[in-house]
Amino acid sequence: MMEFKKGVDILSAVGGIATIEEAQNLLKERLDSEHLQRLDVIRHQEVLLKIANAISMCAPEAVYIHTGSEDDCAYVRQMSLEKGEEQPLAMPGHTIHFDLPEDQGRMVNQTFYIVNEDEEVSSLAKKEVREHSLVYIREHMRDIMRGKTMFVGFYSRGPVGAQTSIPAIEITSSTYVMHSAELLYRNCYADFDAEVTRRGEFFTNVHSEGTNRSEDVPKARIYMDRSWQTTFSCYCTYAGNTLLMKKGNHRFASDSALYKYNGEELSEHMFITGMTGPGGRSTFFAGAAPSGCGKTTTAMVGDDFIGDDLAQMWIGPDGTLRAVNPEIGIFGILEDVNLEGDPYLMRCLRQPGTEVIFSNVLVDEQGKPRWTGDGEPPADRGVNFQGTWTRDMVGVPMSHPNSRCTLKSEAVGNHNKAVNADPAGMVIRVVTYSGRDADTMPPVWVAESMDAGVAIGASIVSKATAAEIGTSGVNRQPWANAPFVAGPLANYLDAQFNFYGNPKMTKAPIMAGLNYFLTREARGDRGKGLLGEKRDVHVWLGWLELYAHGDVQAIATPIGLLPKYEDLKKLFTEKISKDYPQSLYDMQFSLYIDNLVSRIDLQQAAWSKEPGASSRLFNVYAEQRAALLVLRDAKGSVVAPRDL
Ligand code: SPV
Ligand code: MN
Repeated sequence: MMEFKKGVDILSAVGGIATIEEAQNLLKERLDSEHLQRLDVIRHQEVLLKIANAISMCAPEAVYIHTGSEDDCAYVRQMSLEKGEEQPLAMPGHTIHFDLPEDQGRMVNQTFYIVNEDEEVSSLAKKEVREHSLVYIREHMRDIMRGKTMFVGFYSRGPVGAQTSIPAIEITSSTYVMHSAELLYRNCYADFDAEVTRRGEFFTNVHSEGTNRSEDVPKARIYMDRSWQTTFSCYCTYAGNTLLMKKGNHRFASDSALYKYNGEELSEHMFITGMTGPGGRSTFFAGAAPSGCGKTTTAMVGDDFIGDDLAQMWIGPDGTLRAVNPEIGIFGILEDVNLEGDPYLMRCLRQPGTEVIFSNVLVDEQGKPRWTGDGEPPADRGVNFQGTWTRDMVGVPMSHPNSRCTLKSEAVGNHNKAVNADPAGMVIRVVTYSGRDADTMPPVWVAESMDAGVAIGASIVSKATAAEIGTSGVNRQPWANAPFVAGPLANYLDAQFNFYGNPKMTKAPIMAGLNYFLTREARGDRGKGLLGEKRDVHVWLGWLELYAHGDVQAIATPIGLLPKYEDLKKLFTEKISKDYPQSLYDMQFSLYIDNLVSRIDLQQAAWSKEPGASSRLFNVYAEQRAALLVLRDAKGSVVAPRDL
């Protein structure tokens, strides 16, 4: 079992600062008077010790305390251009940042949880014993900022004062990372101390790009010291590896939910968005999806877009499920973002007025960023993360498939800034889980019980990449959160049952599955490709909104509740003016019992390998499986909703 504050605190072991007096002396020595004065706002001793140890370890030439003021933000933007970490694009406020070709995504094989002896981690994560990490960090991060300026920023992962908001320090020598931090997180310099006291914990992140050369990327490491809630990252720049306030701290938040607030809080890899229903009511959704499965697009379909990546949840005093978004910005995938599917986002990316950092796209000769699927005539030539690119380079894509844009959410037309700032959080009425499933689950279904809802989350599957639509073979992606769950999955499963089954949650949300990736082939239809289109999401979410309020009825089936054809047909007309033939409904919503049974068998077998996994999950699988077999005996292996 994971324990906090256990084992050697690596940051202080390498930094060598043990007492607050030593810390204060070091700060006086290394900070100029201006920045020392800025740091005067921070009095919390543990916080000062972390900063002093980071300075002692990394040995920067100067230390810059970022207060979040407009002047400080402008300074960082300017420095980033001067250092060349970013370059200006033609549109004012737009810049391009390139990561090394070897550093274009999260480096799964160089990412480790630092563990104490005998500490178990998730079967899907990598761990390293504390002593080894200590040696590595001492060898590779000591003096790593020689000649560089260290930036220190103070943030809140959520609105200040919200129950599940957790303060975090970002320490980095990269102006790109600092610039990104300011776009994505709430600088809470003035409130930081009080927030640490309120929450009783804070996260620390220490990063340096080091030499920033391809030949040094093998030395890159992303370490999460869970016991001391501190991350270390070196020799890389990709934000998923370096801006560890995002996924590094999501991992810690998930530990906190599991091991400090089990049954009371959850930390999820979920978007948050609000749908407007009849009479103008707002209904908030939180939804999980693995990277690259349409999470940002789904989030932006809402009338009140809140966030596209993370949700910090708790049970409100009124028995509702509450959530806040730890972020205020988007680090979104660009591939296939175009005017048709993502009109709000495209306005930010193609019209003046928004501060945007593009990463790893093609920059054409006019200084315009271009990416695969942007919906515009192909570029002839330009520069991308690999250098010069021309259209005749067959098989070499114009932009990296993980090219991203970083911007504040408030720039997006349908963002609701006031709601995102409210420490009371949003009342979540609908929780969704989606993956990338070619042949088994329908586009939308609702769990008949909270346990069945937990089972939907536990059973998410996806394909590795967008290019693999229609192929068989699935990856398990429990809650789309497995890459960020440090502890054994059985613990996480328990935490889910404890949370959604908590008697305090008297106004529970509905829990639903979503699947946009059913193929024509899988349903015996002529032609290739998907049965649905991107814009159908409006209908699936719209139906869930109505169902959550009891405004439509559903059809009970062994896998859960399905929408009725008439209700969907009406919504297709109202929401997206699209015809919705009965034949399409039948293909999308018929139960393909053999597929469903083998999917349950796959999940059941995989979860059986997780020691101590709750019987509540296996009960759900067993019940559904038995009911499916009875149905198959009675009606055959493909059963249309009207025959249920
Ligand atoms: C994801 O991959 O889920 C992201 C981007 O949101 S990263 O910061 O790399 O995790
Ligand atoms: Mn994500």
